[in-house]
Formats: sequence, structure tokens, C-alpha cells
Amino acid sequence: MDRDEIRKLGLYLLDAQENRREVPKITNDYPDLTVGDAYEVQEQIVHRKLEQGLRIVGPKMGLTSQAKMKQMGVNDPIYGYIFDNMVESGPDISLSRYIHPKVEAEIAFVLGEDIQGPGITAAQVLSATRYVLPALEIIDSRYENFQFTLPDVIADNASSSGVVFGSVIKRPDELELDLLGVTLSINGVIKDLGAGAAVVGHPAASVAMLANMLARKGLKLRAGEVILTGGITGALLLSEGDVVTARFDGLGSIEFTVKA
Ligand code: 0L1
Ligand code: MG
Repeated sequence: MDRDEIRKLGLYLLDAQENRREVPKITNDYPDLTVGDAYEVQEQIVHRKLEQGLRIVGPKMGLTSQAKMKQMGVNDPIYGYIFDNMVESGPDISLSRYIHPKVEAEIAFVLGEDIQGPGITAAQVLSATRYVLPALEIIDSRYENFQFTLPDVIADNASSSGVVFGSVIKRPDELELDLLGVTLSINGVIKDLGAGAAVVGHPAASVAMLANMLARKGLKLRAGEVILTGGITGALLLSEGDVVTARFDGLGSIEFTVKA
């Protein structure tokens, strides 16, 4: 695919995001779009956002659960980027900022030193980690009815749209991250739950995978970035009036209310 087409697709998805409107998926017109092309479209979007003065908070891993990988018919997770204008400070989030948002509970990592793949292991990630914290990621596909193929969702920056961080931070050796339980409730009713192991076996393994995927592009994970490791719970569709509460073993809770 040539540079002009990549640029055109990046602008198409950026426009959909900025105007909060769902659009037909790009593989309708480009059925041969490869994963490699899709990451180039994503890079276009990232580049444009940086030009607009936005700052990268950190990368995120997506499709890290067996359930999501099976649903998409893939064996590997994907990545995207969270920007500073996606960070919600609560206690409310506004539906007007989104198209058809869903929420999922995740563990975020902040590294104390840079990590450069390939060959990075979960043990190396844990020893390089300054702290972990809880997060609620708000994913919001730009595609109609939240329907897409793997290249579509990669191009769409892995549905990245919003995040609410919790305030409790811990060193990873203070927790058993694979056994760490999480419940996700809406209006006081538990709608989903899981443990850290739902994220490719261990959230640190997700960070290691990310470091190794980025290495293929000559990129590394940087100290201080906040890295989202992937959903421990499934993603729940949000509606006006929802009070969303996530409780994390040893990491406190996060709550927000969904306003119009
Ligand atoms: O963070 C995620 O796992 C989302 C990845 C993209 C798939 C989706 O939007 O469900
Ligand atoms: Mg996620």
C-alpha cells in the first residue's frame, strides 16, 4: 500500500475519532490490508496527534485475553497508544466524548528504566518496574457497531479512547499479579470478574510481549510511561447513568459515573 493511501486512511480514522462518529471499517474498501499496513496507518494517527501537541502517556496492549483472541481468530495481542487527552480525571465521564464506549479493568505498569527487546522476559519486566496501578480503560472503536477485523482494529489505534487511573500504587513484589482478583460492577451489580492471569498468563508477560513487538519497529518501552497491559475483565458497554466500580485486590477501587 502506498504512502498516500496510508495517510488517507489515518485521516479517515482521525476524523471519525475527532467528530465522534462511527464509520465503515476500512477493510470494506481495502480487503487486502495487512497487519503491517495497519500498523503504518496507526503510526500516521500517532504522528498527527503528536503534531497536534498531544503527548503519549504510554502504549497499551489489546486482545490479551484468550476470549478476545478467540473472538478475533488471532494468536497474538496488538498494541496502540494512550494520549494525554484520553485521561479521564473523574468522578464523571461524558458520553459526548465517545461513540459507543466500553469499559474494561486493567493493571498498568510504570517502568523505572527503559526496556528494549527482543528477548525480554516477564522477570526482566518485573525487576525494571517502579510500580503498578489499577486502571479502567474505555475502549471506543471508530467502526460501525464495534465490528472490525484484526487489521481494522490495529489501524484504529486498538480502539484507544479513554482511561481512568486509580490512586493506589504498589511495587510488583508487594502483589501476586497473576492471582490478583478484580470485579467490575455497574450500579452495584457485578457484571464481570477475573484475575491478572487472564492477561496472557501474567500482566508482566504482556509488557514483555509489548517490548518484543516494539523492538521489531526499533522502538523501546520508556521509563515513566504508563503501560496498559490488557483487560482482566471483559469490556462492558456504557450507558448514561451507569455507576461503574472496579475493585482490585490490594490496589483499591476506581469508580466513575457516566453522564450524557
Ligand atoms: O484494549 C483492548 O483490548 C481493545 C483492543 C481492541 C479490540 C476491541 O476494541 O475490543
Ligand atoms: Mg484494553
